[in-house]
Amino acid sequence: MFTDKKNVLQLVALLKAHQITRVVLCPGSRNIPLVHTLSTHPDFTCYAITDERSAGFFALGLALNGGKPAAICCTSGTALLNLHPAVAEAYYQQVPLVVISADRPAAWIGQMDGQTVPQPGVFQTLVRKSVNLPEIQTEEDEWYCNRLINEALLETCHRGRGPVHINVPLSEPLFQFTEENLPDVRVITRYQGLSPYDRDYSGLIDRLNGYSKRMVLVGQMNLIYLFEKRYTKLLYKHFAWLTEHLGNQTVPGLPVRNFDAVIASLSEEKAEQMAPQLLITYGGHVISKRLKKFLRQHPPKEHWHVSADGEVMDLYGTLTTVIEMDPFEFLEKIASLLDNRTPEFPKQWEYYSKMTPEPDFPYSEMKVVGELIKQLPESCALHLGNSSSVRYAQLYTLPATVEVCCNRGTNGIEGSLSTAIGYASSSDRLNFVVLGDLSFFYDMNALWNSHFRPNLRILLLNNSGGEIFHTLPGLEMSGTSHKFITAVHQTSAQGWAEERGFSYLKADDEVTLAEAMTLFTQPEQGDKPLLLEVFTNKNKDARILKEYYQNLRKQRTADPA
Ligand SMILES: Cc1ncc(C[n+]2csc(CCOP(=O)(O)OP(=O)(O)O)c2C)c(N)n1
Repeated sequence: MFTDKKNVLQLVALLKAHQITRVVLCPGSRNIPLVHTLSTHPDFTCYAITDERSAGFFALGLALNGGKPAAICCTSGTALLNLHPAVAEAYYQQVPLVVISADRPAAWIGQMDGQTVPQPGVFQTLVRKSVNLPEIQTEEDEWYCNRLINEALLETCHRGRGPVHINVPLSEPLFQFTEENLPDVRVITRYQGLSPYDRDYSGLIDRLNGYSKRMVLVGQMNLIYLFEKRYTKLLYKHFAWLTEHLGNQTVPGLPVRNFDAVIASLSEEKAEQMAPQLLITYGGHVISKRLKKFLRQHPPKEHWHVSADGEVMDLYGTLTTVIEMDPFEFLEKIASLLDNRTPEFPKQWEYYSKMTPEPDFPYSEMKVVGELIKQLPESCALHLGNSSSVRYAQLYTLPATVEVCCNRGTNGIEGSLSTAIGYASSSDRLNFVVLGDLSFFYDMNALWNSHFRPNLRILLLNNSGGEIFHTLPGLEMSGTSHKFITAVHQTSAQGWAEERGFSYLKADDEVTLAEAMTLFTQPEQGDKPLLLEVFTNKNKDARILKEYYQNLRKQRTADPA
């Protein structure tokens, strides 16, 4: 029987799955759940050694002989510190060594309890990866624990080799051996390119062809990639291709861009049918919260993430495979390996995308963004602020010639304007910036420098505070804290804009908006940059948006397809 500690069970099951089965065990009490489980499982070969200084080097020798990673497990406190020389040697000799330390729960560190030192990250730069496992209480803890262990074990042999440290906090009682079996655990596999010299990838291609519901989801990418026609032809029909405006031109064919609205319209039953069995992702951040929820509630059987850096990115909680490769090379590689079937799944997504028309809002921020997008000159750059601006833009179709930028890496509101001005300062095209009032006033000294030119047009959506928080269910319960949450204010940009040499335009209803937007989007660059400040009512905007999503669902329910 094995320990009942779930983090230990995950660890032992993953060591086995990653074929790390030679383990040096050092004596102690805190590591009893680990020692007992490893030594009673028939798949592990265990070596008992008392002095950790020698045990570490013994494990190093095991790993050197044969090249496969070996592990060493010790108890808490100075026991771990005694492994330091062996870890240093493993690091500089590039030997894959897994150091597993038992630890007390964090609450007891530094409280004069026996054998405690701050263990997480203790080896600092001498390990390739250091993780501190949670004690598992919830499903999310279990997923997190599993991911950390996978990440650490994968790192022993990734772009070279070397040691990793896994710290395992364990609460008492330590002698509870009630589990008969190791759990079925999610194993993350990494392919370093698709090359027969690295590892056989035929199984991957067989599985790729085995699924009929395949989706490629592309996150933020600041570039244009022109697929050769033959690749587009080979690839397009096999997948439902989803991307947002931030994906720019990085997808073959015509991707589904309004998927957020499509998902909002689906019944639970339909959503189940529209979920992929295989999800392939590349690119950076995805904005749609609805999509994240949809993929977490309807998990694919496999999720492959393709990226040049080969990092583990488990946004949807079901990552199974990391393919360390340029995504376009990957697509061109698999194009000729896909079988000849034409699955229905992509057509369904296309159908629902077409059935979800662009919204036609009454006067509101959403309307303002829609009007801008409709009247944008053919070729320009569109810089979207975080919060509502980037989300509202997603409601509309954007010409492929418009380049979209957004500080989505960290989703901060502080530097959107400065970034856009930096970009525009060396751009020949018109640069449109759309952002909310908090984002604008936060970063208003972006206009203090003198590097902006007449090719800059700022659309300021001024709703006197943080609009996005009005879409949160429950804001009405915040009472007096409301004004702090949404940072209510009454400030206009007019004085500052004019002082900095902008032509200032203003709109506060449908008529003034139409007039101002025509001037704002004229293709000729005048002699001054423009700032259009639009005033709306945030409570009303939030209601209009809510009704829009409710109507989408109603329309779809009425539609028998
Ligand atoms: C630097 C920073 N501070 C705080 C936040 C939290 N935050 C997210 S959205 C938001 C409100 C933004 O308001 P605004 O720019 O007016 O846009 P709106 O919500 O009205 O679309 C805030 C404060 C953040 N993202 N970045």
